[in-house]
Amino acid sequence: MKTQKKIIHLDMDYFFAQVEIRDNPSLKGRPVAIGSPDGSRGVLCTCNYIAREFGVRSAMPSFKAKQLCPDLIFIKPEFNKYKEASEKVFNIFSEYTDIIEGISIDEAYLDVGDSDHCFNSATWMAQEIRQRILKETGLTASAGVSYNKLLSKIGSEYNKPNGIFVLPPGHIDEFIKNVPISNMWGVGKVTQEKMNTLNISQFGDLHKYSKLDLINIFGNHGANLYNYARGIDNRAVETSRERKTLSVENTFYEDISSLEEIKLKLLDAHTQMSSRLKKYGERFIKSNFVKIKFNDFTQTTVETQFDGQLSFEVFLELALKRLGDSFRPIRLIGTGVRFVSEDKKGQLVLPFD
Ligand code: TTP
Ligand code: MG
Repeated sequence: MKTQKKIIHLDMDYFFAQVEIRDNPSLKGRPVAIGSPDGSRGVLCTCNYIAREFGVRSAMPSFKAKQLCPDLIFIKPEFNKYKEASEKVFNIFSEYTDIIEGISIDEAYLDVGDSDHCFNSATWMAQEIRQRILKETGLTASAGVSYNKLLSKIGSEYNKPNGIFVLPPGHIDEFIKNVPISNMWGVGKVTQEKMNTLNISQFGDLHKYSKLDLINIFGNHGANLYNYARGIDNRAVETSRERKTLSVENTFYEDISSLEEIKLKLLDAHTQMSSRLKKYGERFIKSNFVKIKFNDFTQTTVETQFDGQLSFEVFLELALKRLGDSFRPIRLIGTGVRFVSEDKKGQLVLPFD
């Protein structure tokens, strides 16, 4: 019987800022913040690690950040860019497991206990995922690997940015004592304020309280805190959303433009997609689609109602319908399917009813 869970926590580094620096390399090596330098919404979304050395932080008023770091470069957020990067990252996650709990646009827990990737080594998977994120988005992420959510989250913070930290069982009780309490996820404002008044800043500071003490001070959450302070956490990784689509997208090293190349690349994507689809045998498919991105970064998606066939020819026909006969240079081709929502299954009118 399997007793030990395998959980990876992944968190992109200075996410919005990293995307902007990737897209404008002249910003490299300089303090960068995302947010407007003034205006009514004058707080920062985030900043890079160079800016953090000056004390600049997320959610800090811009004027204050400017005082701390006069050379700070402010960049206006462009959420579409971050969403696009985030989707790519979550798509990579989904190749390793279905049990993904997205916490925010740049952060998720992955339960990889049943994954057959990397000979079921969670550490190896975490490294591979980080490498793939870097290759496919040009961005770094940090990972924590352990047997529960609390510890994997602590791990991803530990060697940030661009780091990994593995917390295997054993000596956790000792290790966790010196970890800042701010690394505990889900500490709300009220709890945080109480902790401040009691001078609780590290997990070890909670050790002097009994479970009953903590329940008296923090209410129901007190029992959890007692366990967390000892590295115990029985929460499951909860898949928050049902998968709506499954797709495979490949970006090419060199743009392609001949029919032969298009066919080959489409076949590649189709083969990968078909193999991944095997895991979703019980899901009904609503439609299938092809996505094409051109070298000028414009993109198009052509979708058709599923007619019971997922053959390569169906996808090829779809692509050619959109492309016509003159092919502009293409940098990405993807194939995918959209699933019928699980709770709408009952409303399906089947053609043979
Ligand atoms: P975080 O993961 O908290 O921060 P980060 O990725 O910028 O930095 P770190 O290396 O410490 O992980 O948040 C992810 C993104 O969410 C962040 O880049 C910007 C956005 N965000 C806000 O817009 N406002 C906020 O107050 C916070 C905390 C984040
Ligand atoms: Mg982050």
